[in-house]
Amino acid sequence: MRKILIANRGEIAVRVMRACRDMGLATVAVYSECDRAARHVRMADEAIGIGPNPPRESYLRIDRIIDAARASGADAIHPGYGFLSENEDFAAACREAGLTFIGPTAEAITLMGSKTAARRAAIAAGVPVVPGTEEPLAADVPDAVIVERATQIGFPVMVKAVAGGGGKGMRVVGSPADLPSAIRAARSEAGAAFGDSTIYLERRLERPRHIEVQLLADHHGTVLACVERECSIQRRHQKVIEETPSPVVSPEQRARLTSAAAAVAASVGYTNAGTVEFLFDEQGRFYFLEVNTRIQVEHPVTEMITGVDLVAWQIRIACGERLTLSADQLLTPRGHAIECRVYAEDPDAGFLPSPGLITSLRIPSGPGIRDDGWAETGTDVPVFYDPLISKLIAWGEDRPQAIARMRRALLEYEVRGIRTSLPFFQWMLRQPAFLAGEFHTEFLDELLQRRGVEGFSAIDPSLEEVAAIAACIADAEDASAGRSASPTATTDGRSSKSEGWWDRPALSWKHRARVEALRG
Ligand code: MV4
Repeated sequence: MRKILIANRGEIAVRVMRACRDMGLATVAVYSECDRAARHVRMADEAIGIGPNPPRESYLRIDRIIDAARASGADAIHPGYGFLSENEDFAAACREAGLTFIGPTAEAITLMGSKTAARRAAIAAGVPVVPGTEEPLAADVPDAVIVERATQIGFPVMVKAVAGGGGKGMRVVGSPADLPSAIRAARSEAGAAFGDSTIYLERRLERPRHIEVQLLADHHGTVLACVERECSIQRRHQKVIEETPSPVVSPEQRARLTSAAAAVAASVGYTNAGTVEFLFDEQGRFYFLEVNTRIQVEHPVTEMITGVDLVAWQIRIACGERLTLSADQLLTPRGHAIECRVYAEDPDAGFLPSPGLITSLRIPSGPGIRDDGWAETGTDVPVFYDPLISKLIAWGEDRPQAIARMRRALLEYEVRGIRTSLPFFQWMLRQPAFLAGEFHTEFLDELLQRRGVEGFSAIDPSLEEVAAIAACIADAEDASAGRSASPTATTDGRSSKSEGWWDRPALSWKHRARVEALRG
């Protein structure tokens, strides 16, 4: 393998290209019209346009991406996450074109794409699943039969789409009377979203935690599991904070959980990277939920505590290499890592997307900090795609140190021109329940509801202008008094900093940074 086409954009395209460069592999970017000058395009060795901005006309066009791979002489395609990453037709089209798809086989994607087939695989592997139907409920199954099945399972039940995942086509039903209408609604939603209206039932767990296990599996029968990730901090089925290890999983539970995850993968001959999702009930029992057949957004927290480059291993596995990592290295957490997904959205406007021009950007760094991003000063965040601008990851020797470093990094992070979820994270990382590790999948939605309409931003952005004007007046006063008004080097090369405006005690360092950016 010498050249890889990355069928994606944004931070994950950048992340995959970094692994390629580390490995001495050439890279090919693909791009839509608005992305023609994006970071991932300039980072790649070559770049090929694949169409207009709507994903259906570019990043979801299997034909154009395969053509681009052929034209560039790429040997392999990395799909990233989202877009075509879990599309079995894409994996099959790569294979037919003689290209290596860096991911599981088309057959494994198809199998795990059916939530009922995945449940059956888990049951066959001896892994606990939430009580429910093993077979899909086809459109011709009468309501009375479904009500009987639901009563056996026990209310409340969840109606889920067989082709679903990520919360789409899901309904909670509290009593038999509400079941027929919920099934109709779920079927039509699933049919519209996935082109498949079959549904199944599961008993609904109350306030579960969402905990998942990252796997790597090679083509020689080795399946390795990593320390679990805790992903319960979600807003409307979108993860916002992930961490590893989970604050509630004991070493004994970890051993059982990771063995269960590996057993599911081994039983279906799974290859490459994948994630097995579990629900944890309030008694600490775990249940298989589903398998994600891609590299996930939150993979960096696992990399931070294992020291393993998961994307590099995806590539090595796709090349036929054996997994030579030690099981122990992957299962022993080295410290603690937390990730905040920084979105171009306005937390003070119900997390509405906030696309547009980034006029200035300062990315934090320092001990224990990693930022996986793609935006720069001058980047126009498009409206067409997921508004994720970066993933801020903090590593610490323990959870409190990881949190302290994350809070420090959040303070250093400065994005101007658009709104971001940064103020939300500054608030979230001070919530007592978060600090105590006491949360579940419904925690954030409940917390936000209780909180009402107060703003997250400690400083009203409209005051930045006032601060800049104040700084300019101060400059003018300095100038008329014969003091140096801006940082100028003295003739001996030292900075005359002590005389500058920035030493005014009235301005906090946080405000000085803002003023500095505005004057810039
Ligand atoms: C559940 C559940 C409770 N009981 N299944 C939501 C997304 C989809 N992948 C599965 N989901 C859930 N399935 C049973 N039987 C609660 C959820 C759920 C959830 C799961 C993971 C992460 C966040 C969630 C938020 C709300 C509900």
